[in-house]
Amino acid sequence: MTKKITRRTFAKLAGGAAIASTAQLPSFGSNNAIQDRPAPPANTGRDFPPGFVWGTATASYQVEGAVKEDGRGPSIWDTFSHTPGKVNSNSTGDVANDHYHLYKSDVQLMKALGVKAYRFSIAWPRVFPNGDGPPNPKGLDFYNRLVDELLANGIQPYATFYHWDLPQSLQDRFGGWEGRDTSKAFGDYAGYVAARLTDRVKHIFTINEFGAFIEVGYRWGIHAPGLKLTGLRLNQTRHHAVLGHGLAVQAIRASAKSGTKIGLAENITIPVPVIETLPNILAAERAMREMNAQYLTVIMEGKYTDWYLKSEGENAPKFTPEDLKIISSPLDFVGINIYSGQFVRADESAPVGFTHISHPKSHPHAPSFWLLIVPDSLYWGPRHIAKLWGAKEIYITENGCSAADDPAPDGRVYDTDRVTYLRSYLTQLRRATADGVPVRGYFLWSLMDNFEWADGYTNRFGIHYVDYATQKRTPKLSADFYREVIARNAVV
Ligand code: PNW
Repeated sequence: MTKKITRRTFAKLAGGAAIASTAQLPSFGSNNAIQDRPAPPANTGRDFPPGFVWGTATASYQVEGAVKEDGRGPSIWDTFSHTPGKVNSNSTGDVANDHYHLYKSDVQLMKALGVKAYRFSIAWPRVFPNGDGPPNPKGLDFYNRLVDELLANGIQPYATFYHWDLPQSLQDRFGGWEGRDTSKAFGDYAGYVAARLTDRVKHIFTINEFGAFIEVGYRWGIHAPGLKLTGLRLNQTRHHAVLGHGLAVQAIRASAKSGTKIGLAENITIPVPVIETLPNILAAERAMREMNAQYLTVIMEGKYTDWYLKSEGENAPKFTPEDLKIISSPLDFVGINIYSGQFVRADESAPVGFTHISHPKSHPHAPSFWLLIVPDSLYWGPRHIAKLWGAKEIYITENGCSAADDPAPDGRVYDTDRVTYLRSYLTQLRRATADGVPVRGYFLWSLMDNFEWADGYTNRFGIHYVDYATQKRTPKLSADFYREVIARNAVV
């Protein structure tokens, strides 16, 4: 619709809230362009469905600090980051963003953005310092305080139960996720936390990114616990991770208050049809099942794909039919972290009918070497999930990028690259919602710069710049961009 409409009509259409909050925006630098720009007409092809949940995300070890406070036990990331040579500049999460103490002002940062939801993770070793055994109520109290603070500010808490900070004791006793006992301990911990938080927390993600913490931590040795497993040991570890997820889903269902929705947050590999012809699209759908066979496919289908089992041969994981039932316990929503995608095309001569096209050296990427810029992944990811598995509710649980983020002489960060990245990805997400793909919300990674795992404090992903010497947070240009997106419920 191109019809011109007045500010007043737009305010009425948008329920008034958009204009009201836009008018209060602090200006960015000396340029008042954001406030002065006329409101766009509604229904310009850029708007998201009403009630779309805009949020920001972080994770415990990346922001909290306070690693020895209130009875928290050590995690594999404490051990790993304190091992010289494992993390860039030997940085650790000992202090990180000191979110453990600064959470109240961090909630205010979110309030100023206008976000409706905050995705954070719970540090397992705060709640069970040894992973199992006696709980530590003081540790859980931090999350009680955080949840109460969020709700008092009109922000919905979305909690991840595992974002990689495994209690060290489980690594020592069971080999971490190499041992089935860790899957069981995870289920018990999840049930314990759900019983205590779901009077207020209505959305839970069991595990963040099987595809990253197993592959990067247990296969490549780049993340904690720094192992280089292969063959059966690797496949069995993958199996224990999805089994832990299933046990957690069951334990949460058993102990949570009614109305609690359960899902996960997986960084699926997203096949993008390199040119959108029907054969390529169908090939991308086949590729989607195979490229995610060890994780999301078995969770959604309750079986490993024939091709995965066949190609692994005797190294295929050992499992029982009961395992598969647990792993595929029904979910209320599917959460996916999307940063990038892989181009594919139809190829009748290939085993499953697709070929992966490697990208040329000149394909643009963010400073993080793996972050190839593929905006269409934010269209194809949710679309594949809805089409293949009939998911009724999908959340984008992470999306964002690293950038150079050097402060300008005026102290601000003008991250035009991140704004361009976000605008192009969100345009594709909007295309998905317009096509009827049931995406309910989007969490930007990240609220603020933080401990970027093996990259330490390099490769900043925040929309707030963090000066780690003073813990001062400063909104970047991308924070102003996101505030506009949220206020207008549209790509701007
Ligand atoms: C995700 N890769 O990690 C995590 O969920 C976050 O904790 C992290 O900060 C964010 O994305 C940015 O990196 C990933 O190598 C780490 O493909 C590595 C990869 C993917 C995701």
